[in-house]
Amino acid sequence: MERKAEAKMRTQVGIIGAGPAGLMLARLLHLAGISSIIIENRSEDYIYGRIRAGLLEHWATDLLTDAGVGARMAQEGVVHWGNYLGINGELHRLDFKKLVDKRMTIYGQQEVVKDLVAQRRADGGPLLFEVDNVSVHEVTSERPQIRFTHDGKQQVIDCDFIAGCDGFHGICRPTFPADVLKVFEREYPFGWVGVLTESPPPDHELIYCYTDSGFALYTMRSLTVSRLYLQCDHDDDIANWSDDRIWQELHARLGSARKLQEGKILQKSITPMRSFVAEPMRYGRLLLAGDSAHIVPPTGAKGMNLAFSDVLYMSRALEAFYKQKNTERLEGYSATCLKRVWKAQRFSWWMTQILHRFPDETAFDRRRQLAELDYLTSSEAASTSLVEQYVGLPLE
Ligand code: RFL
Ligand code: PHB
Repeated sequence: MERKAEAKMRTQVGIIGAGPAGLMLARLLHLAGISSIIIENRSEDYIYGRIRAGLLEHWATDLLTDAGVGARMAQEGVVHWGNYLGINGELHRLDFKKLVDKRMTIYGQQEVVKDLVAQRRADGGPLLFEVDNVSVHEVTSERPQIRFTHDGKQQVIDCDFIAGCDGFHGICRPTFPADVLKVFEREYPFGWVGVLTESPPPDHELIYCYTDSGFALYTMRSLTVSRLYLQCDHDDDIANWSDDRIWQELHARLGSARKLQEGKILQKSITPMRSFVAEPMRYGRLLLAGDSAHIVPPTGAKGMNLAFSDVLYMSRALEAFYKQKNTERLEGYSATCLKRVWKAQRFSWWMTQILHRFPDETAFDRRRQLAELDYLTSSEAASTSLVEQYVGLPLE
């Protein structure tokens, strides 16, 4: 029998990447009766092992619930009605309930991803792991294509639209012509050492600490597993951070207002800090979402939340296209997303610059940061402004 050189598939939306953006998009499209195929270049185990975001904005938890994937989050997530700003050891609580009547929820990104994969399987939709050599074609036509190899076979997906949900290092954004794509970028002169520990967090709410030795953040994955971060040098090596040094710095930067219990360090790594936006987020029928289009420094906890707002806008635009033959939302997709993205960028940059030590800072800069933190913790107007952005601005 003659072997076919390539297998062809057909769907309405071809989704590249099974992170929070791609998986949530597939679920929202399924609910709207729109077909999709997801392809992912990593293995299923790998995506469950990747420790990343943990904090969901108020509306994002509602989105998970409304999309029918919030049951485990409701059981296992940790709900917060406030958090703390530590200023050289003194803690000030920001009361979300009183200031904006909204909450944040701690629920690990890998758990969100596991729940969305389980739902995808229940929906019966294709989800292919460990694909290779992914490329996109004819994106300015009405029949774009995705080509890739899977199990050693060449495959082609014919689709109406391609969703580039393939993260910062993905292949979609680089296919935009150079004269179309504009990039806005800022690197920060420091990174974060992040550790996952088998020990309770020092408080059941998050503590963001400004100190003379640099920034520290005390967050969690549950009330028995902590996620702790320390500002480190830009080119630092994790080999410079022994467990002893990590605990010593964590104790020192927290101060005496809370007790930090030590436990086994399960994982440690260094995260670089970057702000990045690519414009526009659509080229023809290729639409970018999440980290493939933008990166924020983690200080504002916005990355996964922005991935969700992008795909919510994308699913609404595609629904209007298929159900009402209306292309207005598709045409406005990039502008709608970018409006929210830039506000989150500004907030993440601002949180980063008030809380960290900078190598080129002056004594003036330190006094200015302290005055800003004093203002934030003593003025209801200033703390309301911080909190309304932190819990998530209203959607368009
Ligand atoms: P992802 O999660 O990177 O998923 C992209 C997927 O695409 C796959 N891929 C490809 N698949 C097929 N073909 C190719 N050629 C492909 N190339 C790549 C990848 O394997 C991957 O599975 O992007 P997505 O979906 O846009 O989601 C974005 C979030 O992952 C990210 O913004 C957050 O993790 C950022 N972030 C945080 N966000 C929050 O909202 N709240 C937080 O508390 C928060 N904390 C964090 C964070 C990120 C951190 N790091 C490590 C950068 C804390 C840290 C330390
Ligand atoms: C996290 O829980 O990993 C986390 C929370 C808040 C941030 C960043 C990371 O600002």
